Amino acid sequence: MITLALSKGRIFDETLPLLAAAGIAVDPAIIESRKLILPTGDPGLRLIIVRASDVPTYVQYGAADIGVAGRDVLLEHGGEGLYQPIDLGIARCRLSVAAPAGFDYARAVRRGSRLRVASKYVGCARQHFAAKGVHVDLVKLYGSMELAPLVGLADAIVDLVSTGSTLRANNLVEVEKIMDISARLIVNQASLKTRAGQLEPLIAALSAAVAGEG
Ligand code: PRT
Ligand code: MG
Repeated sequence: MITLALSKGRIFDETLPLLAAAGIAVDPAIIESRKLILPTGDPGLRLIIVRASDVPTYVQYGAADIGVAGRDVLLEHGGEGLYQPIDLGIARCRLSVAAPAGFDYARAVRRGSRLRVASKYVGCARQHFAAKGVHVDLVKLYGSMELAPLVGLADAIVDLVSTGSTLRANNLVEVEKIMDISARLIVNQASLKTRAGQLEPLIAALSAAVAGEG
């Protein structure tokens, strides 16, 4: 039995069509069952539902053989013990710096001002600002980053942006893109050796599905 770790929401929703193209049916109604272990149409494959940021951990420890995780999550996790064979091109967004409409970010950077930046992605943020030579004090948050500049907790935030409507709703402006983000297939390196017979065809089928050949 192969175990595939997914998170609820966009990762689950956007992985289902790829599985379908690979010939693996999943009853979408099954997610409503609140069960955390879900069967698929393939008796050799089951799904487990975990928090998005926990997917790499399940796969790293071999509790899941494979998983789907955002590049953001993988960068923060570090990716140890994980083989990343395919960019699935799903759950696309970008990691960006955003600041209140009235804050001149470019000028603050030019002047070498010390910035207070709030983010859930402190690892990526630290690397980005260090590479630019910008001095920052990073404040780790777990959600609602958009609030931080509005109440004086931070000058700017580093967060995921897709349509931009969350930023607009909070009077924030995207001032710098750090990187494009999409979700990747991740594979436990030991499973890849011990279960190659099951995993290799699955990886190949998903790869073909991504390429539109599925
Ligand atoms: O929600 P939970 O705390 O359980 O975990 P999570 O937020 O990590 O999970 P989920 O399902 O929200 O996101 C899973 C993955 O989807 C992320 O790791 C990203 O790789 C990817 N993804 C793609 C996104 C978005 N687009 C996205 N827009 N993840 C989050 N957002 C959020 C963003 O943080 C911001 O709050 O949506 C808001 C911005 O959206 P727009 O459309 O208003 O710009
Ligand atoms: Mg979320």
